[in-house]
Amino acid sequence: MATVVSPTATRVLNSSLARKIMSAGEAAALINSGDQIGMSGFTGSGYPKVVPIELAHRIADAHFHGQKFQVSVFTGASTGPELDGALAIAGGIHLRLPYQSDPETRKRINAGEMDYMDIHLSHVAQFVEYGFLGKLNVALIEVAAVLEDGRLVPSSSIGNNNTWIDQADHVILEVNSWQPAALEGMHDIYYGLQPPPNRGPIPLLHPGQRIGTPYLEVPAEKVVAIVLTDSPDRNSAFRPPDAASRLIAGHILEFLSWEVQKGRMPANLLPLQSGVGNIANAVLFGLEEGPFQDLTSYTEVIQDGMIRLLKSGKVTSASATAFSLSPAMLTEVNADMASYRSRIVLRPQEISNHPEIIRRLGVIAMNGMIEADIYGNVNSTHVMGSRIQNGIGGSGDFARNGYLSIFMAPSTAQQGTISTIVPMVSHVDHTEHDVQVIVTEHGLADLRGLSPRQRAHLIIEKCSNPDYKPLLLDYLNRSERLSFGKHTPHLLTESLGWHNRYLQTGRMWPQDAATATGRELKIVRSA
Ligand code: 0RQ
Repeated sequence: MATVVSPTATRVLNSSLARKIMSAGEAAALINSGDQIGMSGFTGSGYPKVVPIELAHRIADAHFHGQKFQVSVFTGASTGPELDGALAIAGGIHLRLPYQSDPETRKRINAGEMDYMDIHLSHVAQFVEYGFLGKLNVALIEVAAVLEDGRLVPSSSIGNNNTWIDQADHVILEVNSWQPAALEGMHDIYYGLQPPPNRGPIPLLHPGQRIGTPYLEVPAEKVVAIVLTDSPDRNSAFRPPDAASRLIAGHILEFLSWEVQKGRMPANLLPLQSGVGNIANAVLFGLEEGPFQDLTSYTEVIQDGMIRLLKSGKVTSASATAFSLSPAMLTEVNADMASYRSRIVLRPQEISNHPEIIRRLGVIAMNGMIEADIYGNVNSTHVMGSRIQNGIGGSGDFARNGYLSIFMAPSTAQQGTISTIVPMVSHVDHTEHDVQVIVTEHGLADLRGLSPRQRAHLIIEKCSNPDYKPLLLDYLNRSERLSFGKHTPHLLTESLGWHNRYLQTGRMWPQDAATATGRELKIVRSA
């Protein structure tokens, strides 16, 4: 396809829309307190960068004069400091959904100052379409260009942009000339999804297939403002893979080789999904050194590790809804975007995370976790059961519907003071029914076909840290003897109290584990 947008020409080619160009401040003035705003942005990519800052100034000013001014912010996923950070600091967000990772936002949610709704990413668009979340007043969307015929070239993420544009009363566009013109043609927007009962099959049979159009469509009369910007996407660098994440990657590669040997998947595996975070990125690095060729990926985010796999030719095509690259990798990819256009497809998150496609393609889902319990329930979101970290994101979409669902984490967090394998998770995101494999640096537990008690012994044996293993084994052994029911044995006061020890003491040094075992035994025996 010929590239229509030149990197140097103005990015607003439609003359009647060009008449709506205004400053970020003027555009922000079109937003009212109480509005629900659907914004672009997914994992630090493609989010609006100048209007949210002006909106934050307006809000701060209103608060200074004693007036209430708050808006609800819906996005694709996490954004950047100019959006989440600025609005959170101004106290301007009433309700945030569906996924965030901004420290200022997190702080306010956990202080109870901001409402946050954590929703499966595949559900968000339809929740708005069905009217479950109320009226969407404004769509605030970053695009790379506006074509002569008024169609929009998306930028570095799609997220829910097509839905926000369809559902909102008014549309504000940020046209960002920092985004490479060569992005044009990389996207695939599917407009064929009808609401039930008229929903037909989505005709997508391969990760690299295109079933829609490269452009977003917007009725011209809905556009109330266009703001020009050249602000970069901002993402933090990944930690280089450490010893623990290399070991985790090694266990997963060995397991996948075994699955191939057993004839359970082809030699080039099945499409890979890899979650956010340092460990997930490290596993992708591991695949680069692994034996597999001609891989494909059906995932949400293209991280550094995926780019390396595409560069080396190990991955032949990757489908996602956004980039999520470190600053160094972003510079490299932006300079060479055209070379990725035939191998990367960016789709609406309703399609990248759609259960129908994930199940049909047989995706291998690999996601990070905060903790897992001995029966295989996984907490991806809450530290100590009550403090949100980021959100469930797409992990539930992929874990429930994938061919294989793998969760991974180092066996301890916070310098070894907390075990990530616990008797009972303090919050459940993925139940024992959705979790097939758990991996830490110590080993991999394949839970398929096992009863709860078999799972518990295997998870402790393979995955727990040696400093915590005696404590966990002791708990399991006593539970097996003393539990009310013996199907999923638990000593409830004790399992629920496990996290309390950290909360009360602030930490649980591994060297305390042995004495704690003794203490616990005494407590239970005297009870
Ligand atoms: O805290 O930042 O203070 O050091 O949590 O943990 O080890 O850096 O791990 O970057 O791989 O993220 C689950 C959060 C893991 C991520 C999670 C503390 C730890 C550290 C971060 P510090 P790490 P990662 C599709 C998939 C849900 C969404 C998802 C995530 C911080 O993977 O958000 O999967 N997943 N989406 O110290 C106390 C524990 C802890 C703990 C970790 N047990 N107790 N603190 N931490 N475990 C993509 C999208 O949906 C967009």
